Amino acid sequence: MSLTITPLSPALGAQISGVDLSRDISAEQRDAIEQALLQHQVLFFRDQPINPEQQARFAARFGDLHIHPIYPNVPETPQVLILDTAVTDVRDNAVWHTDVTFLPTPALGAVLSAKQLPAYGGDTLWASGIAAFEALSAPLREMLDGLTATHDFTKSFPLERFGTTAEDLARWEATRRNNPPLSHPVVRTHPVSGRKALFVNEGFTTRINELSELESEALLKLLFTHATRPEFSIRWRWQENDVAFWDNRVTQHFAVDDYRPNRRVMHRATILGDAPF
Ligand SMILES: O=C(O)CCC(=O)C(=O)O
Ligand SMILES: [Fe+2]
Repeated sequence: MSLTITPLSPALGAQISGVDLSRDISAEQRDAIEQALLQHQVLFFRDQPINPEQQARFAARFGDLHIHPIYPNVPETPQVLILDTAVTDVRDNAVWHTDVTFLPTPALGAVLSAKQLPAYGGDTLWASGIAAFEALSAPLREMLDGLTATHDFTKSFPLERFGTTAEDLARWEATRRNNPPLSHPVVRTHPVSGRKALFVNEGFTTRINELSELESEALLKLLFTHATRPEFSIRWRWQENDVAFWDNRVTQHFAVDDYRPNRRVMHRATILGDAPF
């Protein structure tokens, strides 16, 4: 059976049908999904009741998996982390961010599976850094290309919220020690497609290094606003057993925090990436 790929908006997003993610996908299916990911940047699959092991196996077809330093994971399948509002404060995902850009090699992508949802609310949005970059004026594109920015783990994982118990505090301290602030290019070139994308995000980016503090602050504010404009983004209304697969190299996302105290449970497998250039 061949894949059906239905684009959902001009900037990014496509729905994929004709594949069962609980089974081992063929090499052809894998390559077709990778091509669709390169083109559409975030893919959505409906009705995929996968268990953590199946989720990890699917994600691992695209690269080695990352074990998150802070979020709890599935004990038998630690490559799958759990975002459960009954257990973890997930408010930090309600800011536009690209996952783990505090790492020297941020994630290539992630596979997110909806396990338990509120009746409504809890949508997730993605925005295309490619569309955002291409829509900038030529002088601004030229100025940004070549600049670098600092990304800091503590911007999205502040001590106040992640150091409540002694155990959490020790984990947070170790993570901070192992992940000092680092620099990435402001404009990233996709390692496979060669397309350029804006690569700053409100979740982790604190400073454009080559500019004065005031210039950096003003320009980051502009870029955060520009990058997440509705025409560069898509909003997904989840159903249980939906799976989203995004290219974390050229997108950012935002999990809307509008449903608590209702419970929402998501599982994520994160694929390791390479150093941005
Ligand atoms: O819960 C969501 O919809 C997305 C959360 C998030 O930011 C992530 O899984 O990386
Ligand atoms: Fe995220």
